[in-house]
Amino acid sequence: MSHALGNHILVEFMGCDPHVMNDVASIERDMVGAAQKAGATVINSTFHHFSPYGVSGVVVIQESHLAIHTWPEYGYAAVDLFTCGEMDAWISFDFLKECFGAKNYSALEMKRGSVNLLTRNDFDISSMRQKASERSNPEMYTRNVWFTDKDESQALSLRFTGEVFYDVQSPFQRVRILDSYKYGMMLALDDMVMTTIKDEFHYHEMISHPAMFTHGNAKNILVIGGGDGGTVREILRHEHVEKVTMVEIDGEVIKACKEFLPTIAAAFDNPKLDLKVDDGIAFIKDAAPNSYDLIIVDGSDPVGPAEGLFSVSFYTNCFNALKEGGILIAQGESPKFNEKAFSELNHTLQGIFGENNAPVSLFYVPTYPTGMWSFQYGLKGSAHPKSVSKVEEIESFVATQGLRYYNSDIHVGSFATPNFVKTLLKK
Ligand code: SPD
Repeated sequence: MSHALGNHILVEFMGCDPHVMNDVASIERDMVGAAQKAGATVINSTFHHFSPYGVSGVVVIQESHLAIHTWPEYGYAAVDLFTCGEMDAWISFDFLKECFGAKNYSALEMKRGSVNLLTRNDFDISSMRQKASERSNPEMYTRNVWFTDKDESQALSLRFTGEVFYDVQSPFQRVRILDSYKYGMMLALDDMVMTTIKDEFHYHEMISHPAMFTHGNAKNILVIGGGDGGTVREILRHEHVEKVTMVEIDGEVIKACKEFLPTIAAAFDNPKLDLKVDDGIAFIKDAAPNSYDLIIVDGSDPVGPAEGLFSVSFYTNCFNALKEGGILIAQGESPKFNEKAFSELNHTLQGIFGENNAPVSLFYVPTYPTGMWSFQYGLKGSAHPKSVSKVEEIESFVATQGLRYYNSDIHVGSFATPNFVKTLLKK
């Protein structure tokens, strides 16, 4: 029979579904499934999603390995099925062909380690084999699957369990709930991290409380976006709030977060909340002038449905809908990850609210690329967040509410800007 140590099938899968070829979680599941289907013992799997497209990964099996590299834009996967012993790698081949929906394929089978060409050392490996099999735990292989939020030259990766709890393509975006090892359950929109259970408080406390304390008596508040619910949860901690209108374009985000991120989506039943699943851009265009004390724009990044949340006309409409003395707070992107969006937004706000009425607050979000993020303000009045000195009031609120990020020092400190940020903000 075969006088070789291993068998290697080099496979070309063509005409595959491009979405499948770009989905790190489903490729990992399929590759592990292909190994198991052929009776292999899986030791671990490591899979990465690359920029802008493509997945690479390896499943290490006791019988060698299965590896893959995909090019979704060509509907193509290069797959290596390398096996030793009795395992029939053609079973894995058939399984993957089905999973990837490959319309065409080719395969080249090679024997590896021809024993005619090798000289066997005089060395007894049977005792080592025995020890290795005692250590092996076939049910508990290690999965190494990464979610990557990136642009063309920078990224932030979070390792997740490989389980995808929610995965729906809404009319606006792909809504996913994954379980990351370090930060727990997380919401991803398209390929961007929006929030995670373990660091969401950085963002949600900072989008809410500095503005609430700067204003001092905000009663009528509009939140545009914010479908996970974290922002309205924080705003509604303030007793003087009478009404919060929240306009989120994507009902799938609300649904996913209610089910899987309940500690964030904790205030959707509050009677002060008027929740609308609607287009915030159209909503603000039609809003009555001088209506709101605070307008909070808790949108995602300026691609897809949130692109219009970075436009001059949108912020002009926000300005008009604010009462005198009102405050606008917008998700302001990162001065290290997307400098252009960051500075353009500030220039827009300076143009509408005035040069000295568009301060920027910086804070840290470990799960966003570069970790440094911003909220940008538009002040339609004289109250400036930098000069708020309500130390006792803030500290008592922080203590009674059990806040974990915001306090009176952070309030002032977050408006201090490094010199490179000052340069970005200059018009
Ligand atoms: N890159 C992430 C930008 C932040 C988007 N908003 C997050 C929503 C949290 N409520």
